[in-house]
Amino acid sequence: MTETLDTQSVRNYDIDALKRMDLAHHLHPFTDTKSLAKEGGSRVITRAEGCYLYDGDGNKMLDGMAGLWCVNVGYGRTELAETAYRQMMELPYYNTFFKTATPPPIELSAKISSLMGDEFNHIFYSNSGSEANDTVVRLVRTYWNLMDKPQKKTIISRWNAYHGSTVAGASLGGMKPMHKQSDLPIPGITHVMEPHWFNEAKPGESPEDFGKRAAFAIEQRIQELGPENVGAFIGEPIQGAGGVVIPPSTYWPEVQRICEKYDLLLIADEVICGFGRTGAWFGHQTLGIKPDIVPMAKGMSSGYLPISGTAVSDKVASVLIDKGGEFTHGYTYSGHPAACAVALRNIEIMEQEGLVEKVRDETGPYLAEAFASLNDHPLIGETRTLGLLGAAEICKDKETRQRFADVGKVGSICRDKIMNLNTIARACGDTMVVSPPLIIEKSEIDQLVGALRTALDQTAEEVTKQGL
Ligand code: PXG
Repeated sequence: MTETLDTQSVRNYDIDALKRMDLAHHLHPFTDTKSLAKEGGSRVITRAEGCYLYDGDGNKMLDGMAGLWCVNVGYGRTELAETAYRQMMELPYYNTFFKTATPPPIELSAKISSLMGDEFNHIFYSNSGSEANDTVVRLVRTYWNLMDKPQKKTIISRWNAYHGSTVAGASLGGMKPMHKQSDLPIPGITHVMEPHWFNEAKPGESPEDFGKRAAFAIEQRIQELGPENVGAFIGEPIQGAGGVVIPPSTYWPEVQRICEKYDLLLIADEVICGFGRTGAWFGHQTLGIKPDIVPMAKGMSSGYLPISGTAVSDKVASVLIDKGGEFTHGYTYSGHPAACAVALRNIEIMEQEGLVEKVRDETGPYLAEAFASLNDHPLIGETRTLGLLGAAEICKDKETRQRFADVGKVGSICRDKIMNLNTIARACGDTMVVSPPLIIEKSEIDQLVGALRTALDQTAEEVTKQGL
């Protein structure tokens, strides 16, 4: 690259004009546009460095969410910008259809296979987690057709799961408001209880017993539908958008047993858990799950360019390749050279800097301790972490785990309070969650969790004031 990237300076934006244009012309995802206008429009982020974002109004913010759970190597990585630049100058685009390939997707496929262990040797590329999961649906249906079991197609998922926003992604997901708004799910997808002990356990039920009961809900559904009609189970190793739901230790081994018993394909959606988030390359490695298909995205390129993949185990790939003929599926940008080159460089950075080990041995345990320190807060009913995923449950009564009426209201108060402290965390209903960049240092974790405690204190005052 001829110029060095100057991350300290940005263009001289007219932020107020941008905010007006944004409201006039830009339809945002998951946004109530009318309320956004009433609140004065969007916060415009103009630059970022490390774990920090800067907005057009001059605020510096600690990004406790790594963008949307994705900027694993942090912001301002000149190496990634240079890699994209070089690849775009050499070959900005060519497709991977019709018996052609380009070097980056070939190299990236071999690299990802090496990170996934012996069972996974093929990757199919898309541009987003949603498309990776559309690919999952195409693969499951194709697989069972090729296995001469065309009726074995129903996919079991879980309420409150998030698998994307396309028609198939949102159908696989278990977000009821998304289903309601767009007449979903599509046929052939069914949902069971999520392994969320805090929300779903009966009084006195241990996490271990609850984990088995939540897994049994899958077995029951298989029996109701008939195992000959059920082709797959999909789950995030740890549900992210659902509120960082870390299942009890008994859950995944049971799910594995059930999938094997009834011959279901097991799909681990690693869009959030992949690429170091849990202290291993993939969440299924941390949790000891043996999946057949693994969709991935986000941390794959640390969000620098859009890319996703669907890793296919040898069990599935051999059927697809040996018996399937042409797989009639693909996107213009499947295996995009610049996105693949950036993803590969991103993985190299993670290796060079030992980021996976850092999460496993250093910052993950540190975040766990910091979150545990919130357990004494009057609003907090439970905290849980794994790697650099953390959740704190806000509730009205710590002992009975009773929620506040109108779930989500107190969570959004707390989210607004922490944003006012120039710190970004998410509220999933009344669950405060964090998922910071994997480069975060211990002192920044102190800052993040310190801000969360202050926001919780301020939320408690607001709760008293409003009589909630
Ligand atoms: N699977 C999982 C597990 C995800 O978390 C997707 C699939 C879909 O990926 P794309 O790239 O199509 O968005 C996701 C995405 C939130 C939030 O508010 C979470 C996601 C996306 C947007 C917002 O927590 N997860």
